[in-house]
Amino acid sequence: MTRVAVIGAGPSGLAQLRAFQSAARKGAEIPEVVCFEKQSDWGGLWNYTWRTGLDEHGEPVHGSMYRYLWSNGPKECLEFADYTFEEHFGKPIASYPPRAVLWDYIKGRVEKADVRKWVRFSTPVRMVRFDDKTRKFTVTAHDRPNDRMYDEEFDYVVVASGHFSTPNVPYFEGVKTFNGRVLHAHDFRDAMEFKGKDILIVGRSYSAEDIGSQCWKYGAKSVTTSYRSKPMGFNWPANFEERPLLQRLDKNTAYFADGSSKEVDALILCTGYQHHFPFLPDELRLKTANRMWADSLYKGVIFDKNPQLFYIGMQDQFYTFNMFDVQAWWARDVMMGRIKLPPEAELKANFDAWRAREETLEDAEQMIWFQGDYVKELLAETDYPQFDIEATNKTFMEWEHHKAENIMGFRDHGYRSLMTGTMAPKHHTKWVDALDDSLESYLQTEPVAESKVA
Ligand code: FAD
Ligand code: NA0
Repeated sequence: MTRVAVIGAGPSGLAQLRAFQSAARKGAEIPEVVCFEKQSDWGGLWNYTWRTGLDEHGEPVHGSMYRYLWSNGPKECLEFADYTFEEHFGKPIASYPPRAVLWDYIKGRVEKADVRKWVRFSTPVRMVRFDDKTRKFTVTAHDRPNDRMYDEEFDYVVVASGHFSTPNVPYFEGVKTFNGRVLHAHDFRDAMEFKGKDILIVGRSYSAEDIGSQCWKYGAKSVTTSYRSKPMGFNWPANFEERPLLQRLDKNTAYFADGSSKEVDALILCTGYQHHFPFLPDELRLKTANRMWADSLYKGVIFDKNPQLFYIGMQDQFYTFNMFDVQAWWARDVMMGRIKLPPEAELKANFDAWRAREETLEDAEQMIWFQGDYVKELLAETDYPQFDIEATNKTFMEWEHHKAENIMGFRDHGYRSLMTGTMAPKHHTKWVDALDDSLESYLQTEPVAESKVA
C-alpha cells in the first residue's frame, strides 16, 4: 500500500490530513497517512505554549504565538471553504478572533473528520532519506514519551513544519552590555511584562506592528520601532514612534541612523524567521527566503529536485488556511494520480512566470492579488470547494484601508463571509479596551463582567 508521511500537524499538515479524509469519504481508496507531530497536541503555532527555549523533552520550542494575540487579518479571508465559522460556532462571530478562538476552529474541522488517529504526537522527525533505487523515503522519528527512535518507509513525504519558529537574530553593537531584557519575537509571550517600560522594537513587519501595538495596549510607557528599509507609516498614538535603524546600544541608550538616541528598558527583535529543516539532508532541503514565490517549489508545492516531496505553506502569507487547503488538495491529487504532472520543462516555465511576476510586486495590494491568482490556479485543478477569490482579495483591500485609517481600531470592523454570505456582527468591546482574549469572552454577545477581565 502507498504510504504518505506528513511532517507537522499545524494548519498545513492538518489540511493534508483533511484532504485525504475527504477523498476517502467520497469513496476513494486513499494511501496510508502517518502524521508526525513534535508537540503533544495539534494546531501548530495556534497551540499556545508558555514555554520558551526548549520544551519538556529538550526540543526547540515551536511556538511563536503570545498571549492576547488576535488575528491580524479578517477571519473571512482564511475561512475553510469546507467548514465555515458558522458551522463550527453555531452562530456568526466577529471578524478578528483571538488565538484561542481560531485554534478551536482549526481543531473542530479535524475532530469532525476523525483524523486524530493518523497523528503520532510528541514525535519529532529526526531525518528523512531518499533511496534513488527503490524510490522510497526512510523517515527517522523519535517517539519522545517512550524515548525510542525508529525508521519507517514512505512513498511520499509532505513537509508541513512551518517557517515562523526559528528566529533570525541580527547583532547590534553594544547589545552584550545592554542593561535590559533582549528577546526575539519568537520568545515574546506576555505584553504585561513591559507595562510601564520604554521598549525598543527592531523590524517593520507584522510582528513589529502587532507586538508594538500590544505592548502599547497593555500599558508600555513608550514604544519605539526601528526600521531597516522604510517606516510602517501608520498613524501611531502619541507615545509610539518610528525611527530609522538602530546602530548601537550603550548601556540603556539606543542610537539610530538619523543620529538620534533614546533611553530604553527592553529590546524586542521582530526581525523575522528562517526556513529551517534540520531533519532534511541537502538534496531534499528547501532553501528559500520568506517570499511570495518561494524558491525550488513547482506550483508552490512540489520540490523541484524530487517530485515525491511536497512542501505546504512555505511562501510568505496573506492567504493562510484556505491556501494551505488548496495546496494540500492539489498535492493529494498528484499523489493519488488524479493530477498528472506535466513534463518538467512546463513546470519550470510555470515557475519562471510566477517568479517574474513576483519580482514586479511593489506593495501589499499587488501581493494579495498575486497570491489570490496563485490560489485560483491550484483551486481550478482540484475538487476543493470553489470560493470567490476576487471577493476575498477585496476583503483584504478593505482590511488594508481600515489599518491605514486607524491602526489601533481596524479590528473593530466586520466583513461578510465569502463562504456563507453572512455579515459578521460587531464585537461587544473595542479591541483597545478588550483585555481578556479568552474564547468565552469573545463568543459572548455582551462585555464580560469587570472581575473576569485579566
Ligand atoms: P505551523 O503552524 O508552524 O505548524 C507546524 C507544525 O509542525 C507544528 O505543530 C510543529 O510542532 C510541527 N513540527 C515542526 N518540526 C517538526 C518535526 N521535525 N517533526 C514533527 N513535527 C514538527 N496567520 C493568519 O492567518 N492569521 C494570523 O493572525 C496569524 N498570526 C500569526 C502570528 C504569529 C506570531 C506567527 C508567527 C504567525 C501567524 N500567522 C497567522 C501565520 C501562520 O504561519 C499560519 O497561520 C499557520 O500557523 C501556518 O501553519 P503551518 O502548519 O504551515 O505551520
Ligand atoms: P514577522 O514580522 O515576524 O512576521 C512573520 C522583518 O524583520 C522585516 O521588517 C525586516 O525588515 C526585518 N529585519 C530582518 N533582518 C533585519 C535586520 N538585520 N535589521 C533590521 N530589520 C531586519 O516577519 P517578516 O518576515 O514578515 O518580517 C521580518 C509572520 O508572523 C507573518 O506571516 C505574520 O502574518 C505573522 N504574525 C502575525 C501576527 C498576528 O496575527 C503577529 C505577528 C506575526 P525589512 O526592512 O526587510 O522589511 C497578530
